[in-house]
Amino acid sequence: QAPANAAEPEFASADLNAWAKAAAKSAPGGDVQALNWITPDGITVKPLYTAQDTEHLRHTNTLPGFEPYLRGPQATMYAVRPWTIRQYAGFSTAEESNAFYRKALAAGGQGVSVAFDLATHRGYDSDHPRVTGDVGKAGVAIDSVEDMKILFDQIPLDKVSVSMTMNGAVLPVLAGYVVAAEEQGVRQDQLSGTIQNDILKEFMVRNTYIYPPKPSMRIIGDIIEYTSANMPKFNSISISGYHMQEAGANQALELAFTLADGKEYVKTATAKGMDVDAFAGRLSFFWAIGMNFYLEIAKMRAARLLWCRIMKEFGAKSPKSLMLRTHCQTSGWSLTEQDPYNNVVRTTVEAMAAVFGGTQSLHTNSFDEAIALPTEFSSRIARNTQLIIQEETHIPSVIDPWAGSYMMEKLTQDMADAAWAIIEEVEAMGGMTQAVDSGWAKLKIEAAAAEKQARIDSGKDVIVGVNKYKLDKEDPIDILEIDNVKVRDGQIERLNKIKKERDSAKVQQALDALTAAAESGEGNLLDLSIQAVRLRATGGEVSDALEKVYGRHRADTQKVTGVYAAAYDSAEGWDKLKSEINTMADQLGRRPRVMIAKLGQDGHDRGAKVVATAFADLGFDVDMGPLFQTPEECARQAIENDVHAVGVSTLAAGHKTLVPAIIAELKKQGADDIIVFVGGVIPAQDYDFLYEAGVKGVYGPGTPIPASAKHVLEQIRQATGI
Ligand code: 2CP
Repeated sequence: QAPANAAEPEFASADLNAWAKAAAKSAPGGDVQALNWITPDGITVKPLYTAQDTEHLRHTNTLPGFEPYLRGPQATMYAVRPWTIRQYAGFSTAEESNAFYRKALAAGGQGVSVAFDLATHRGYDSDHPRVTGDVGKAGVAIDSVEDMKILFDQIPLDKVSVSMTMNGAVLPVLAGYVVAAEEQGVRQDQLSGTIQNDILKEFMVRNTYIYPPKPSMRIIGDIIEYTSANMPKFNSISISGYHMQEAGANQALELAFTLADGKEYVKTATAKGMDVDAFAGRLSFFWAIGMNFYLEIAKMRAARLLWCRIMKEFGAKSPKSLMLRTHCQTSGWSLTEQDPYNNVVRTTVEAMAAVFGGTQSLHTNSFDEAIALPTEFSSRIARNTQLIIQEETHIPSVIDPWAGSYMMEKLTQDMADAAWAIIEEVEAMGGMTQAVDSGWAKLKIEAAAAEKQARIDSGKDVIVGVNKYKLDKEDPIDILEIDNVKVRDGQIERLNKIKKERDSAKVQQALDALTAAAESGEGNLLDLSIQAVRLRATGGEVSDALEKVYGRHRADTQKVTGVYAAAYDSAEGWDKLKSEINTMADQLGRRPRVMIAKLGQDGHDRGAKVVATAFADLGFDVDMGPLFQTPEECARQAIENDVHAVGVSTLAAGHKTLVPAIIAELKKQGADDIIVFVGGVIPAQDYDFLYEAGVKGVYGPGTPIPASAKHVLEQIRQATGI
């Protein structure tokens, strides 16, 4: 006990009742309870926390580097080694991406993180007709090991750790990386990095799956088995909550579903007969960090607490198995198209939460990512945000600096409890595979997304520059454009060359071996993929060899109802709009009918689902098109369902190819009376292009749904002449 400072006067000890009386004087309606904030997770955040809140907590006297690792996986954390600055990037071609990585590493980046294009994700080579609009758009196009070798040219893979965000086509991509390293002279046991390889969340939210859930889980089991035997420094999976939060999940849902996914992967690997401590030390995690500052820090601390609890249940003993290590990315969803430099501030606040939460690795978003791929300038600011926190602020000098805060310790426990309750609910259903299979988990996230959107559209949740403090006029900012046709032509040329030069009979044998292993359940699919890729089998061919047995997964398109309306409730204009729609229904003799469509390989369907729900709540008849439609398929469905309008939701930069294509298809199939509108991530520079192509409405991020609904209604009125 330190002696009291004699110079300091005596203070009266805390009297909570006295505080409540004093606080009531300025609280709204004299009610201190009114100052409580109930979070979307259902957690009550109070205006004041005291020693009483932490009295009974069991975790407050623990230390970093020791069980339950709540205070961090390392004893010294950033005081010895700060988190890895790992910026996710990939630009059109392997050459351009390689140049970007090398420049970034030279300028302070500390690891590589590869973003692949959607064609690669979904197991299609660049010459496949389904991916014309997607090649090289939202990341780098990789068709074969020759592309991989260019991607990592002059990047020493024995020294630089590489993260690859790949889930669907995880076998050919991981195989390509291994073979590229091999041809660089780097052995498998020298490779350090991470492959995302988290398929369960793909079925829930991210949608870049290829095969159905069961064979997809076998692939994961095989990868864990292979990497733990041959690549001991490589993290076999990045169990990701990120995309759940991006899709609308609150923090407790994100935390619970992700840990429940983790349990499922552990079960899959142990079912193969592996000892839990042989692989669990290389399971890693990935969180989104949004604007909910305190809760994000609490979430990360709670995650470590709960994972340690879960791994003990599995009988894990090794400290590496018990500690949760994680990557974080600031929330892309929290970025706004409006007044975009505000995003630098948002990202800084989020980055600080990730760091206070004890992340091992971090991506900070560029401020223009709500609009397009980042430019060199915006990427620099994003990276420097981390460098400034690491090197100017002295934040890294103190380990888990929020520990001991009454508020943070209590919120950590509250978050852990909220997530644990959901994990138990999932367990009662039979585990996450069941919760995903039945569609329950996806609907939970979609309901949270619709609720959130309604809170924003009705002004209950503030977003500066979007629903409050709006600018009269927005200045366009410089954006990066990708010439997708040029990228595709280049890829096709390289593919043709490889196919000409390789020993095709041997390639076919290797592919047949993969198909046979898929059929029999014997053998290791990663091992066989590496053999095929060595012989120059392409990504598409490896994927096809398995698709022959497994087939391609098709998601059903359930949607939630009533949630948007319930959260929007009293806001102005809702009832008026509903009655306008009813009037139109009377005039048309049926409800105005809208099809919400997703074209190409863009699987981001949060916006599409929220719009579909809200439009249905307003009284439209709504058809939800399946993911991954071609313009031709979309036009056919729109005509068969006799819709008045097709709304294309586009978030992966394919709009300039795919939107004119759907308009042309409707015309070709004799239905140019069906109007087309577009929503999603569309740079201001492209609006005129789309209007000239015949689009009747373009709704960027931040457009309140009732406003777009009103506009669509008006356009239908004009088109039908009523
Ligand atoms: C670290 N080390 C230390 C200390 N700190 N040793 C002693 N004292 C310390 N204070 C050691 C670690 O134990 C480790 O060695 C090594 O240093 C590297 O540290 P790390 O903490 O493991 O960092 P890392 O190598 O960067 O790995 C971090 C992760 C990894 C999280 C474990 O899985 C990762 O990098 N994930 C990134 C995922 C990612 O980038 N995803 C992109 C998503 P040992 O290994 O020997 O123990 S993009 C998402 C987009 C949105 C999408 O999905 O679409």
